Amino acid sequence: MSSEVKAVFESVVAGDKTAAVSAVQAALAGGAPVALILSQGLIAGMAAVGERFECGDYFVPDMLLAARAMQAGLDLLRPLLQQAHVQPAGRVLIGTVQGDLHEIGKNLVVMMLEGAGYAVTDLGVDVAPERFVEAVRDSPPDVLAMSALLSTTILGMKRTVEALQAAGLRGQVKVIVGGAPVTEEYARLVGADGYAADASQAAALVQSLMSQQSGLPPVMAPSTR
Ligand code: B1M
Repeated sequence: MSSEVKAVFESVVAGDKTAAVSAVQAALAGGAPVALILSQGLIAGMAAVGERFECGDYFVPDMLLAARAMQAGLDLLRPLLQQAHVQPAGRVLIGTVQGDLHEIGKNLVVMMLEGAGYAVTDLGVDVAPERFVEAVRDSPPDVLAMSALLSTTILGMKRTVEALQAAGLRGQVKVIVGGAPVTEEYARLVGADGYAADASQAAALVQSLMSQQSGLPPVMAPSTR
């Protein structure tokens, strides 16, 4: 890992937003690839924060500070991950399920999808099944993506699929799910059309579902840098 990317990692672990902004700017200026700054800097930093929380070295305020630092770094990378697409490749509706305030993974999925040319409507966090249903009814997307980070909230995915069914909308939209406690098996159990383990897999999954719909072969995601 280069010293610039290491500085990004350390800024997230320290929960230092100002340092995160400077470190990401320095890494970009030094020519570090965006994907590396993201994976080995920001994401690895947040994983280290999670480990420290698990063993009792960090507490909720530390996680909040780290999340703010990571978000500030992500904001700088976002425009670089986006591509100028005249026509969106498809429409995706996304949100973190009810009771769950974790948004960083979901925001990464948004960035990857936008980078791959999709028009994304982000409902934010703590999204109730009825709100997902209302949004699908008001402006039908091609794909509905749900994120959950807590083992206590993943049930929100099942409730949302059931609510879509009850509203007669399930057949009109592909549903995909993801987030740390979610598995492929759980995705099948809740009646989702797909599961993605990370943000780039989510973009690839949407592409594959869209090409199934159009009958065209899957297209490659555009390069992120
Ligand atoms: Co919380 N938290 N948290 N937290 N938090 C976890 C998730 C936890 C694992 C920490 C731990 O105990 N080790 C644990 C959950 C345990 C469990 O249920 N199994 C936990 C807990 C317990 C809690 C609270 C209950 C703590 C408390 O209050 N006592 C509380 C709950 C609040 C609530 O939601 N109601 C809480 C609060 C918070 C903060 C608010 C302080 C903060 C979130 C800030 C924010 O998002 N703005 C926070 C954070 C930062 C974390 C950790 C440290 C980091 C999460 C993160 O952002 N990771 C986390 C520990 C950890 O993950 N190691 C933890 C980085 C992110 C890039 O990864 O979100 O996994 P992730 O996203 C990945 C994939 O999962 C996937 O793509 C991303 C990568 O490319 N993905 C998708 C995600 N969504 C997808 C959707 C898709 C596809 C892929 O759609 C198809």
